[in-house]
Amino acid sequence: MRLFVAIPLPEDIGSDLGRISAGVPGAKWVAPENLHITLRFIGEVDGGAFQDIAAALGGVAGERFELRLDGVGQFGDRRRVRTLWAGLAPSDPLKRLQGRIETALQGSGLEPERRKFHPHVTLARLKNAPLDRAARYLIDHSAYRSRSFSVDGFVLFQSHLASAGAIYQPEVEYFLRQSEPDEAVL
Ligand code: 2AM
Repeated sequence: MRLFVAIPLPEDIGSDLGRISAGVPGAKWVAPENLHITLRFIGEVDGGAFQDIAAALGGVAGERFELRLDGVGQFGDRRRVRTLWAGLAPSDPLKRLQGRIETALQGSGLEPERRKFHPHVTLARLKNAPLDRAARYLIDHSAYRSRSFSVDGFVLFQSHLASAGAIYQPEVEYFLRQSEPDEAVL
């Protein structure tokens, strides 16, 4: 099984992003319902490891928090843009959640993730896209901001690689605690 842990996006934000998922030749756009923030890519594991991973993630506790998508960006180099993505407004609760998930997964026996966490929502993967068109996309959508939305939990997904693109199947959903209301000031 090929696994990853992610926060899916609310439907309305997926639809908004779907409307700006166009205009770059050679771009393979992610379908709105598949848009997500990856917290940890796990990769191929067997059924036994899946059980350990699912159980370890069940021990991750934390409070719900608010997030907002902010701007667009790219992964690539000077010659090639590989990925177009929507960015996230800086969020300490998101970093803390990612850290707790990483710790839990290492506790279940996975090797540590060596790559730095760059939270993003991949919008498109590019093949031979003209650089100027990718650059134009980034300029045209630089002002993109989503509404603020509540992260109520996270999901362990299985990814099936198909010729028409990856299919993401939610395997286990995990919920965060409702945050404590601020104490009334009398
Ligand atoms: P991406 O969106 O930046 O491509 C499922 O494949 C998710 O896991 C994707 O969101 C993908 O990130 C992420 N991921 C991270 N590392 C990966 C890897 N080595 N191979 C495939 N997906 C990876």
